[in-house]
Amino acid sequence: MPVTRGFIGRRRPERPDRLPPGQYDAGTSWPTLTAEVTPHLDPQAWTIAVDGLVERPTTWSWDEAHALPQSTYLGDIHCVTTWSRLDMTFAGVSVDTLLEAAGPLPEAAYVMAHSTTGYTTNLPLEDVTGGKAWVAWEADGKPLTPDHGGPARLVVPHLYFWKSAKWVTRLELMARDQPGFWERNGYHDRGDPWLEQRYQGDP
Ligand SMILES: Nc1nc2c(c(=O)[nH]1)N[C@H]1C(S)=C(S)[C@@H](COP(=O)(O)O)O[C@H]1N2
Ligand SMILES: [Mo]
Repeated sequence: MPVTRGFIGRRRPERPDRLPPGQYDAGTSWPTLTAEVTPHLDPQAWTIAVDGLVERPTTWSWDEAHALPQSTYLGDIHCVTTWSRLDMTFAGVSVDTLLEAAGPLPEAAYVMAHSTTGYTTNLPLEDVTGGKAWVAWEADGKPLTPDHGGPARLVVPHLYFWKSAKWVTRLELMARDQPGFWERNGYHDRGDPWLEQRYQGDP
């Protein structure tokens, strides 16, 4: 039986445990939040690179990335502007798979995700390893639209969604933490929604 998102995506006061503090359930609506002009990228021209402090800097084309073992996230996402969406699916490749190929050097401890637009966001390496992060090209069974980061975006759902860089093309491994776009503009360096790490200075 096909899943009817209108039913399973509806407000669910019976599951308050699913919502981090200060968040509301946006139901089936998926707002777009973009600081830049939305780029319209040709998937055949898109590539994803893992470089910086790695043994083998590696770049995958669209077709090469799709030939890797595929991986799916089923769960919730949380935007710092207080909307959450429950029971989403994102399909693509696990960041673990990309990192295994590139071989992080022992001193690599942080990642900067780069988008084609110049958007960046920083993450501890441990927040993108162990099955917690994806480079995704599908959401809810459909190709990601340009508005939502298509052809491919980062998805790091256990952190606020600004960490999930849209139009991602590069994961740069670094020894030291450096602030990305929103982090330089006052957002928290890590952004755990369960700890309400919204802004610099939050716990
Ligand atoms: N390149 C880029 N990625 C981005 C953003 C952005 O402005 N530019 N916004 C972030 C924020 S704040 C959120 S909540 C999500 C929004 O993703 P959506 O527009 O698909 O809902 O993308 C994140 N990734
Ligand atoms: Mo956001």
